[in-house]
Amino acid sequence: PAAIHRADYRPPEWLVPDVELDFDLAAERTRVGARLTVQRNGDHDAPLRLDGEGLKLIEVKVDGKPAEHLHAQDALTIPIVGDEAVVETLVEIAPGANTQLMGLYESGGILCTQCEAEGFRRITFFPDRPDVLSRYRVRMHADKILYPILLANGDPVAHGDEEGGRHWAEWTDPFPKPCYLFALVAGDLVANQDSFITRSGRTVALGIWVREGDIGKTGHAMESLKAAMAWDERVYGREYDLAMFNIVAVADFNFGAMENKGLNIFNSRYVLADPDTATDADYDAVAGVVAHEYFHNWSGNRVTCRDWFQLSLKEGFTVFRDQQFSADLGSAAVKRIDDVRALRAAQFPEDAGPLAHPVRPDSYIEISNFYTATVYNKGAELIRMMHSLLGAEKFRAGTDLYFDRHDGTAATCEDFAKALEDASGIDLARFRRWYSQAGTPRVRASLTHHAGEGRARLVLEQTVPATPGQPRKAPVPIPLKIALFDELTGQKYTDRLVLLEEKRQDLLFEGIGGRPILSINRDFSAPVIIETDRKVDDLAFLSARDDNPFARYEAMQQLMLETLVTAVSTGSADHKPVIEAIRQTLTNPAMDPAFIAESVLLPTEAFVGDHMLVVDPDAIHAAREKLRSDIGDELESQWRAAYASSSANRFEYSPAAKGARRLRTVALGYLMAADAEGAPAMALMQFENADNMTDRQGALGNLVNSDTTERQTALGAFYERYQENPLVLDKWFTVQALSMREDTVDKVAALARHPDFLLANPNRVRSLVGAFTANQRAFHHRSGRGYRFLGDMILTIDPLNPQTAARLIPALGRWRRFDETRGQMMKAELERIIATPNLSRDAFEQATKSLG
Ligand code: DPP
Ligand code: ZN
Repeated sequence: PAAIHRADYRPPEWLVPDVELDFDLAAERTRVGARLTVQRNGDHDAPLRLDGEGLKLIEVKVDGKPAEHLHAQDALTIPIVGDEAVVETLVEIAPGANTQLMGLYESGGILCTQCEAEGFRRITFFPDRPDVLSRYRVRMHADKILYPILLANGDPVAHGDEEGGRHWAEWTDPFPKPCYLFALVAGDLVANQDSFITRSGRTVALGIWVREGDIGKTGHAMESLKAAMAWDERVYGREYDLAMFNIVAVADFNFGAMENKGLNIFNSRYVLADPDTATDADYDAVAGVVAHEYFHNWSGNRVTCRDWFQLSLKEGFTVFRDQQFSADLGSAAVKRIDDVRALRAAQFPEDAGPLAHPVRPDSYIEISNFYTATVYNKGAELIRMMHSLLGAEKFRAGTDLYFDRHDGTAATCEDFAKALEDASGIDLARFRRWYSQAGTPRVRASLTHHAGEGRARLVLEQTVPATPGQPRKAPVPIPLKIALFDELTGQKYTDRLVLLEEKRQDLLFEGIGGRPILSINRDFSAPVIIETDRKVDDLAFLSARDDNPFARYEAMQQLMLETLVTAVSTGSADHKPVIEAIRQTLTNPAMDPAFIAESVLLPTEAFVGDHMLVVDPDAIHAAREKLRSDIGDELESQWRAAYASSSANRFEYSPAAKGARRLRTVALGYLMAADAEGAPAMALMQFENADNMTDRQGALGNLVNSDTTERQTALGAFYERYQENPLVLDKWFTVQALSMREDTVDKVAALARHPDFLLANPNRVRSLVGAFTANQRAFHHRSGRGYRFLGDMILTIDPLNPQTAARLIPALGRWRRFDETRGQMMKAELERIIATPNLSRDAFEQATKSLG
């Protein structure tokens, strides 16, 4: 398969201002009639070329008459005389047989669509590119019993009954949109209905559509939607523009959710929540994703992307917006910790490996492979840095200008930067390098103190590492929030935003009498790796006394990380400083329990691995477990106290109650790690008495690491209680895939043969196989059985669902990071994948690039 290059972009040869679609819906066979008004764009004599994949073509007409055409290689080419025509096609598709979950497909008896990025071509012939914007009128016909509800984009126009127990409905969407935002849903659904009054006084009808049994789990999504609508008016001045907004939940979905105009389609895991089945983290994720998709109505739909290389234009910006929203609604400090954790777990390794690519990529083979942590999460960090550089007010002026200037058009990342620049007067010329250069910059910070002169000097040096196809890099502007504290008094000498623009910069600070301690990249103001030579005592100081919560968390993480890296590389380490720092945090009455719970958690095994030259999964596991058990042991009475003080409340979804639940399970984890007396019984009691999923899953997640009868009891009971609930059953698979037990690799292989393991359901695949690849010790089992298992899974899933298969491949691409034996076994799996006949384009690209 050939690569597509950003530099080759050309405007579309034909525009399609108006589209009328007519669907005769049925699972086995759906007929799609399309009537396109096409217009020649520019001075050329090229024929009309429409994309189409897996479509059975029945007829083609131009201006009402059967027309000459060529149907070959996923395209329909039609010569057109003149500059305008009406082109009609009729095709047949089979939604029930669509396992890729792209285009029109069936999920649990519901017919639904997913068109981003290039799924519309699997529904009808069309110029399937985001810079062709059309007004849609859509008519659906279907069996009235099987599909009583018929939804599409925009507003309903009319509906009626037909012969043979069928009915029809027609919808129109007045806003021109690219075809990737097209959607329809037909199914036996019920709605949680509500309304929202916009700031200009228009009433919007809101509906969250689910299967009948799930209606009781839609309240949180509805509250989140209304909060998001109000927030976008208040913070960005963005008002909703149609009379109706619908969300539909489906069980089989490749992504998290999709922002189709007026008709968002969601993976049910980001809609359904009640205390018995969803954890606090699930509630937060529902709110975050509902907001994200809603925010796309402006950042994505009203202003869309010119081409798919610009994907971060909508995704990076919208992730930043949903992060701000969640921070405003809950604990901003904990939200920032979560976001940075996600960035470091997924994006930093991507940026350091064979699949590294810029936030605005230069080429791709299959665009589905570029819905990555780099485009989404690093993209959001870029927006966040511009927000810091401009300040909130000028940033808002910039986004206002951007929305004004580009409303109704398909824009580029460059357009966004230019609007911010024009509105603020701040030069972002160099900042644009962040869009074009891959790799995580490293900043080395060395602070020296001249006590006699009352002066401190900070030297900052940056390097941007080489990445595939980009051997040499220019320095990028790095906004760093920096503070200095007096070692003895704790007094803050200075607190400011420094812009490191050059390769090296020197900063002088006056009036620094006592020895200063450096706090840097506060709030994680830039997505970089900081290297300092701060001593253990300095980190302990910051973890207790820094007034920036993120910096406190970060100092503790650094302390833990250094301890673990020392233990792994030398065989032992002094655990005392970490234990004392945790003691300080744990016993500080001024701190929020939610924050305490996050900051006393050790970095993951994978994160420790990212800081080693050669990852030794077994040694990392052993060192981390030793530290965990010492922390549990030394602070046993504090953990018991924390456990007791955060127990025994009835469920409530409030920040305080969430924090208490979080701390309770973290405390339990340390007691379990230390083999404290009665800990497994405490865990089982928590499991059995819980009135909510957070406590129940928390207990199970701890028990599952142990070798106790309580483990068996809890796993069995959980399965019995929830076997009919797919989203909760996913959790049952996940906790076992994440187990730290030695036998996890074999348990996971056995679970893949469990009757409830469904290859066709992406959530289930991710719950077991995806989670397993995140379990460093188990996946990298020295036998290579983990690699073999993953290779088998990828090859089994690829023919069904290439997107889901391809997303499992990057785990194997980390082969350079491991010892020779493991590395060779990982490469062998990649080679086996590449050698497989009829491999998808998705898997081919990921596997060949991963081999490097
Ligand atoms: N555009 C979707 C999102 O919201 C992904 N298909 O990220
Ligand atoms: Zn998005």
